[in-house]
Amino acid sequence: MTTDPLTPTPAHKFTFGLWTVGWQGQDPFGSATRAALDPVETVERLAGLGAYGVTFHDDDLIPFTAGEATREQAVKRFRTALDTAGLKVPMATTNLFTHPVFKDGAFTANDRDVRRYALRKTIRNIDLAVELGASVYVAWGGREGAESGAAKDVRTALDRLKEAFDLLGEYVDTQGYDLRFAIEPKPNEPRGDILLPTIGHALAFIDELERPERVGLNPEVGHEQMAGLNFAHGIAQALWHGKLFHIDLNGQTGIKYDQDLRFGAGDLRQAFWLVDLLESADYDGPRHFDFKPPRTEDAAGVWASAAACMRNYLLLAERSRSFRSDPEVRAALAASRLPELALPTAEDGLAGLLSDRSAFDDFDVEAAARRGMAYEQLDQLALEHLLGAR
Ligand SMILES: [Mn+2]
Repeated sequence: MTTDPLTPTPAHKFTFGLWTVGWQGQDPFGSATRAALDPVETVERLAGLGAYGVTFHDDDLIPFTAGEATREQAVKRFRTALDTAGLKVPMATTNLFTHPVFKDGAFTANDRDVRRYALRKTIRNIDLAVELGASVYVAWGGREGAESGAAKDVRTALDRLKEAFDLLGEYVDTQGYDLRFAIEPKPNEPRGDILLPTIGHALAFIDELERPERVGLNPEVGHEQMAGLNFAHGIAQALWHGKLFHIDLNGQTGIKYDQDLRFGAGDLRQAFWLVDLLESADYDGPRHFDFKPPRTEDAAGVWASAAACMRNYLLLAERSRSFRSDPEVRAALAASRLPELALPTAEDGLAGLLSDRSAFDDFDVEAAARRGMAYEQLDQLALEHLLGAR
């Protein structure tokens, strides 16, 4: 057993979607650059690289139009490969976006027949997910949105979205499944505008559901960064609400199309603060990579990219430990008054606050305004640890 902190092991809980390494490189401007990957080979390769598990959309494993016999055969092969390799399936999800039937969405399609079909397709894959041991079911509503104003009555669409999650929750309750849902926000792409575009929108939506305790989030690095948001701040708030059920790690360079770079590529400083947060918070779920090896890569490049996702996470975790254990950093944190932020503002209560002359009447506003926060020194220490200079 290796003790090298930079070697991935199942204990690190690294997981990959079948569709990530399996992406063939087709984009809106070009056709596939790589051959299809057999899910059995993916399982073997990922286990060889030290991953903990693999995740899937129903259609990644079973062709959309497959009959019952083909379906059973595909599931059996996959299960055998998992057992042999010792890989887990902690999460599964539904493809409600590829087939043209979902061109106007699934749970919020204006066409009621499509909505009913989408729910049945999801329920069918929930059964398989639970059978394979999943405890989280991700819902990314990629096509739930619109390109034009009158095309979607957003308030009514949100009624339908709530109805879908209430029905799915009822199904899971009725079956006695130990399964929680994780909503994955995204601002746009493939729709012009997608419903529940950010972590904040999704958190507020969950509060309106019949079973809010069963529903949390699966935020993705690039999706929040496409909206110009600070991903680590979003994750911190999701944790604060007890709603970080799962996480999608990848890389993105700012506000542009969904790049799905390997983790660590893109905004490296945000990646550092994210790992620093995840490693110090009480999140013990999978570190799931939802990325796309660029279409420039051949098979060797695909596995190099997958291995690099895990290595970059472990490198950043090592840099975070180095940062947090540095005595100069501790001193800088104190100089920036981080311990003071942890104190209640009025442990003396409202009455105490109102009767405290030093809080207002005698407070030296000008003196307080002159106090520096020393954040630059603190941030430079972080940068030096990130760059390996300390
Ligand atoms: Mn994702």
